[in-house]
Amino acid sequence: MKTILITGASSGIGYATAKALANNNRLILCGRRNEKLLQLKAELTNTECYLLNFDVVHKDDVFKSFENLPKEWQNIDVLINNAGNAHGLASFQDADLNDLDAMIDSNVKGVIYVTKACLPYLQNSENAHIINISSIAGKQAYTNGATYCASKWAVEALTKGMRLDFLPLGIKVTSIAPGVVETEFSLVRFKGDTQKATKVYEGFDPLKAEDIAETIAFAVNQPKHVQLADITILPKAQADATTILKNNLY
Ligand code: 8X3
Repeated sequence: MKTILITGASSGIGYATAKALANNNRLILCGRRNEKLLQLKAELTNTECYLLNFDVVHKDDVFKSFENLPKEWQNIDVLINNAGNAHGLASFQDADLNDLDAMIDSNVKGVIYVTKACLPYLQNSENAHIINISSIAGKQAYTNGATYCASKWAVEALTKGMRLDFLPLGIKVTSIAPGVVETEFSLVRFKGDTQKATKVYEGFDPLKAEDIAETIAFAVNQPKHVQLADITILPKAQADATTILKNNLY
């Protein structure tokens, strides 16, 4: 039984990951929406859960949340840095600077704040493991996604750098880079425009949050001496960040 902390647990991949890891583990569920966290906790009847309500972009809230962890939750085995978002899909010249700030704040600074704050509690574990949720966008830049891609590129660099720095600390570090996953992701990217969001997932079978959750669980459940470094996971119909075969029967 491991104690596993998940950021962005109130929806999408984080939510599905909590469900996939429940029953055999103790979970620290972190998110911005407390009512969603409470709902998730209520669903995980056989699992000991502790809730932390913070937004990863607020440095002081992140550190205060960890400092206030009750004693019985202070030994964390696995940190899953899942929280992150895309805001807008526009050329660099047309993009709203607030959107670009928001992506760097959540996707890059959020990972830095949470990892820094969590590190003292991870270091006591023989199973210490950090899983960073990256993206195919961290491996390939695409039109209208420069800053989102840059933010996920940073997650890739942080993952590799952490793996080097944490080597003497015995902390495993894994990057999981999904392609198109059907979640609230596109609804947030397109600021609530359901039509645009739905279109992203039309004409093929996108990944589901549960697919990524299964992959995360696979990484978590490796033997102690096995460190999965880098997993890219795509729908069958996707060949790279921008090549998706739609409306094709096979
Ligand atoms: C999100 C996947 O395809 O929009 O990380 O880059 S994609």
